[in-house]
Amino acid sequence: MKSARHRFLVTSILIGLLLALSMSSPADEIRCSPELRPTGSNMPSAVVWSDDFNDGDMDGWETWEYFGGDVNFTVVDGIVYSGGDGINMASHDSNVAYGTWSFDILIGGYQLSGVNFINDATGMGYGLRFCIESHNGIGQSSIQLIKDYPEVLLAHRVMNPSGWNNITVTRDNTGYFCVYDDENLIIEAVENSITTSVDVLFVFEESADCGFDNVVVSDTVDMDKAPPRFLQEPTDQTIQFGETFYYKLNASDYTGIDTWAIVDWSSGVSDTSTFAISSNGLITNLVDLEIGVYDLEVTVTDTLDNSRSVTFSLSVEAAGPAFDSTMLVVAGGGIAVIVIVLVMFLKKRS
Ligand SMILES: [Ca+2]
Ligand SMILES: [Ca+2]
Ligand SMILES: [Ca+2]
Repeated sequence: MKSARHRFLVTSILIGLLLALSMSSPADEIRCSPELRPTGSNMPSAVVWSDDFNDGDMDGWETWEYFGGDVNFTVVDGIVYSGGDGINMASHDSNVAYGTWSFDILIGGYQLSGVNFINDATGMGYGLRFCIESHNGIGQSSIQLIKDYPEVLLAHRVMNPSGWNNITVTRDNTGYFCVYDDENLIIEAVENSITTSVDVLFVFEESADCGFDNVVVSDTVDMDKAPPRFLQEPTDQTIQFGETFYYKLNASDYTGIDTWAIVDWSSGVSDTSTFAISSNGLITNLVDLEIGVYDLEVTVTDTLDNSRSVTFSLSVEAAGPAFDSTMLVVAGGGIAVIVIVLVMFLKKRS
């Protein structure tokens, strides 16, 4: 793949001229197009490049076969099909490293198909793998988000990707990835070590009956069906009897956090009278707490009504251990030695 990439890079200057002429304008007939987000407070969607192949060609794409054989792509009825038994590769200039990538991909063969939607100039990037078989230690069909190269599994969803998949990937400027299949959130991950891109690369291995269409790349996050994510996962807490409880939770969301809520389930029913949570995630107790364990559930909701809940416990323990007189004797002895040494030192100086 490396040599193929180099070949691509060498010719990219010439291709760049062609690209400027042949790049499609934003498609006006995007099948299964993502519902454009965000709403008011965010930047409008900004399509950087797209191709729906409805003109019947792959102008703007560099195609090759991994082992140097004949590449086998055909455009039929505005859809790119991959054929033969080689590894067909197709790349397109793309400088987007944060934003939205959407495309339709047909997984019809076996083995492995993939899209590296971010590739930097050194060949490092991020991609999706559509796995009919075991891959990266996942012994079932799956869609995998990977870092490449070498390939590292970041997150995955066990599912059968056979047939057409409408995929949307978003990455915000914190490196937070969301992957949607038919607009359902299937994968989340945070990885922010690779920050630039030079191209997008489709790879179809032993690839009969695979294909792709409707590639749209924008430099804005155009879909947010993900709930807020906790920046630190809430953990079980302990306080002493008589103490006030303060616990600050931190969450992030692309379109913004709307509400926080907390419920105490200790009695087996929903109780909202014992604890409160502020609009920025600070939990406090509303009443004096008894010794025991409180089972708490916090729900954080974004401005688009996507919410995530987490449960943890608060243990209220009896105040510290009873006074131990032997400790005082030991401590007193220590202090006496320090005083004697200090007196001797001062005497010596005077
Ligand atoms: Ca075209
Ligand atoms: Ca098409
Ligand atoms: Ca959200």
